[in-house]
Amino acid sequence: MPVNKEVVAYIGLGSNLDNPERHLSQACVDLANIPATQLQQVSSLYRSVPLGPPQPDYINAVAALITRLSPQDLLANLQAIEQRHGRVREQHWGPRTLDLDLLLYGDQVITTPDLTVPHTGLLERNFVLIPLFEIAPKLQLPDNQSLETLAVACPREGLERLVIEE
Ligand code: A4P
Ligand code: MG
Repeated sequence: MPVNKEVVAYIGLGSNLDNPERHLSQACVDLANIPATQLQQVSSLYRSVPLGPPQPDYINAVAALITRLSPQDLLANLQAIEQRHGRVREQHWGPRTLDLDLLLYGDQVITTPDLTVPHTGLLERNFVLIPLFEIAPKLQLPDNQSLETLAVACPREGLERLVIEE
């Protein structure tokens, strides 16, 4: 039984293979089923041009969780979900059915061989910053930078918010 106190954690979701929208929508169900964790909020879906080698466009989103799991246990659950989605690690920054990155875990700064939080790409990736700002406009990063300042300055090229028709 986990005894940690509740922490808000933000997860970056990305997919560019095998019906990405379906992977992201199922991934949200999977996130909600992580033990000792509640899915609090999910951003819109965003289409983004790939960072890295030539590959299909990505669909990206950011989710907010409330969790009592430690960051390491949360990461293990995220990796198990990636595996269930048929994730094959072939190429660094290569195409993938589902990538789940632990972007933020409360205001903790973590630097271990397996886990770096805040996630290294957080500041320079518009497909992370903009969906994060959509669901957490008042957020302060662990170094006290305001997410709003970063998001306002962030170039939006190559990023398109998808409007789902009702
Ligand atoms: N790891 C360390 N810190 C973390 C963290 N905060 N969250 C370790 C998750 N994992 C973390 O990750 C490699 C190792 O990073 C893990 O074993 C974990 O212990 P990985 O997911 O297996 O490898 P990867 O995804 O190929 O590398 P990396 O550096 O995680 O790639 P990214 O940064 O995830 O980038 N373009 C667009 N438009 N949209 C995208 O979503 N994604 C990528 C992948 C490339 N281009 C993209 C997108
Ligand atoms: Mg990753």
